[in-house]
Amino acid sequence: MIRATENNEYYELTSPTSLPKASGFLWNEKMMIHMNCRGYAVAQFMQPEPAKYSYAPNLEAKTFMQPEQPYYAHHPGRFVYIKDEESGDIFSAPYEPVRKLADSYTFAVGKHDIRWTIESDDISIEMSLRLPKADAMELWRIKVTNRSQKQRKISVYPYFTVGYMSWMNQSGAYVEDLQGIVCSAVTPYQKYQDYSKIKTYRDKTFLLADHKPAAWEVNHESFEGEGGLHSPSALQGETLSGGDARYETPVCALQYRLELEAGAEQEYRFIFGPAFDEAEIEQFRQHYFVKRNAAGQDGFAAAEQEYAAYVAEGQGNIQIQTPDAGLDNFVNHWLPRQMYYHGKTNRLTTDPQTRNYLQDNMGMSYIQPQIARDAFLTALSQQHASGAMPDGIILHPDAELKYINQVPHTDHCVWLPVCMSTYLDETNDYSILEEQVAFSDDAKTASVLEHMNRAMKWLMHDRDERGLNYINQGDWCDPMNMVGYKGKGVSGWLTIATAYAFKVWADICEQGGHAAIAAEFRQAADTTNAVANEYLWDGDWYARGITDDNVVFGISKDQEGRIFINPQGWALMSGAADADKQERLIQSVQEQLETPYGVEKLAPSFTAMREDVGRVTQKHPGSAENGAVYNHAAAFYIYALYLVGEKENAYRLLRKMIPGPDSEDILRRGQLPVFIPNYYRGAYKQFPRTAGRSSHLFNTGTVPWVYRCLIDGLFGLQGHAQGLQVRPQLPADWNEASVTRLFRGAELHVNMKRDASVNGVKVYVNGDLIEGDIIKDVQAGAKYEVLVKLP
Ligand code: CEZ
Repeated sequence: MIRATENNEYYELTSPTSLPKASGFLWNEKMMIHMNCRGYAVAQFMQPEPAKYSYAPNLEAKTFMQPEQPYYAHHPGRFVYIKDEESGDIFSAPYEPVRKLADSYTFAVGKHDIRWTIESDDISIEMSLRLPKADAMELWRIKVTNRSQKQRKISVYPYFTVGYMSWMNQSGAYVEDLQGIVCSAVTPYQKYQDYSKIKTYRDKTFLLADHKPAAWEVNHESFEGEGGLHSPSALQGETLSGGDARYETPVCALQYRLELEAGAEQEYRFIFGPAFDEAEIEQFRQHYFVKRNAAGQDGFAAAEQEYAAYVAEGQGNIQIQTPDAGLDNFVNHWLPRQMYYHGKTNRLTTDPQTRNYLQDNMGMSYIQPQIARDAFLTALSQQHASGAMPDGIILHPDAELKYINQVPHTDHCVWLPVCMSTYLDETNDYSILEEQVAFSDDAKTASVLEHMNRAMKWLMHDRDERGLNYINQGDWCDPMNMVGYKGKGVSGWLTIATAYAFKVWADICEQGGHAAIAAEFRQAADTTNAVANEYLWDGDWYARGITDDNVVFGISKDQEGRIFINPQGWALMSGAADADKQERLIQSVQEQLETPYGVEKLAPSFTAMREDVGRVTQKHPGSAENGAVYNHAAAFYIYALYLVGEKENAYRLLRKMIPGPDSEDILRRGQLPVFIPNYYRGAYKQFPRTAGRSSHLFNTGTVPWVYRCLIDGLFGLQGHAQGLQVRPQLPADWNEASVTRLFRGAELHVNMKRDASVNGVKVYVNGDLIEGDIIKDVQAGAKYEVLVKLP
């Protein structure tokens, strides 16, 4: 029912009903599409803000990508109806809207394409979706094959929804010259000042066909008629009626009438997307369908290849082979792809949250470090001279801070050293510290070293008299907005995270040759840890914070929100927790937060508003930050476990992040193992029925942290100023593992094996035992055979 293909290039699902929300996603330089196994789709393109070309059927609010999006019958989607002209029977592919169970069904999620193969009544339909690399549009192929022994007369109706485009102006018609449907709208606005922007928008939605259709329908209401989507009235007639939409909801429906001999097939190709005007659509038609390159290929076929190459650039730098095939498949094929998506698109926003921007680029350090480097410089160029980082990083001249970025959060500086350290591990490029960058409010430039120092100093001073860091209206936890809005409340997590940031910054300074600064921040880390232990340790774990009214929360006295994961993990990282505290907090997390699907972010989930904590407590219990298995937070914790050598706990939790391996687990999560979602439902003890269910939201800071867990933790192949440090932490029941590690231009084939004759890790490079655990002098372009003997 659910399986990886033999070459691991696809993940397949063979039922449209067992995991009705199963999905894959594709993106390019201008757009993103989240494609569901039943044919539903959510697509956005940038102009420069995210916009739609296939809308919901009613007035839609604009928002950022949401978890657990519900699908409904009239949800935007891409479908094809098939009618047997002799019997009048209809079915649709991939599954919706007719919902007739096919004789066979396969949904295959690939890296650069998404495909379906459906067979019903001896007619097979193969559908595939790809994107070009740079244009915002979808490239569809639909192939119809007669699998029966006799000639068949059928009608094929591609049905691509357009939805409710605008309350000001919407229409659509078939355009003969273009051989396609063009729908038009005006993005609603009210202020005349907006007109200059609005007039540049790509407000048209088109469907271009490479084959001339027999008929079409552009009026959604006429298409559907009284039959409803399961059995649209328009399909009753011999041909579609050629209708248009005049301030009516448009649709892109075409009809092809086929007489297929036994075994014969016919393929159609379509392009669906937004455009500025008909002239641009004509250009698309010329480019993709008419003109041919030297190899005789048209633009459509060439774009498919170019896109595959583009996605393939997003390779990670480890290829693994372990006793766990599910882990191998995910790490080798899907995890770097998801990181790359984040690094390339910044989640399709023009003002990514600062922490997201930095962490997404931490991930890019493994794939295209130059992009990460540029991003760190961009972020620092928007820093205030005070050292404070803004809530979001502006990536486009017209962009402004929106949504959550209008709410002041106090954690952004912490991510600078944490994320930069990965970049430095991978590249050893300490020259970045010497780069000169200006401030947002001071044109005079300063070195990156100075910028970072100011960020650390800002954290050091944005504190109360006890030395605890203010939270204002939020920290890493966006919706924890009422702990400190009066100006007094502090964040326990942020205080501890600050200690960790100081330590990491001290390490960077030491390696970069700035010993005095290193000493200063090591000292600051110790002081901060001491403060954390004095005010936040609750006996068995650390508190989450102290409110404006001086109430400590996230402690044993609380009925709800007794324990939060973030202060625990970061106290392992910062060194606040000594051996005794480590043991206690790890135990507490296991008892109170661990579920079969990972560790919850907090427990018990809040069931009512707590006004001194904020809107996080109003989210549905077990969803998102209110006690889901919030994978970003879970990944911090796993990373922390590796840092303190808790390899069994770490691996157990890491494995729980990936759906599977058994199908029962996949069914419960409802998601294919082709990405890590931002959360799985938690509140395991309060609402066991829904626990484990995936949010299906693939925008998440989780992925670079999981990669770090693999590189720095599980396989222990972390970059170091002197070379590659080898410190594997394989779980006890693994006897061996092998990793091909790309590192600073070199390729290392690392075989890790248990060996009863050693009592410590022994590293052999090209046959020679090395001293210590750092492979030094790694040469770009060279290949190394590395044997690691493990006790
Ligand atoms: O967004 C994420 C943020 O992108 O929530 C994380 C935070 O660290 C990330 O930077 C934890 O709060 O506003 C909200 O309540 C939402 O919860 C969003 O903030 C959340 C969404 O899941 C979008 O990805």
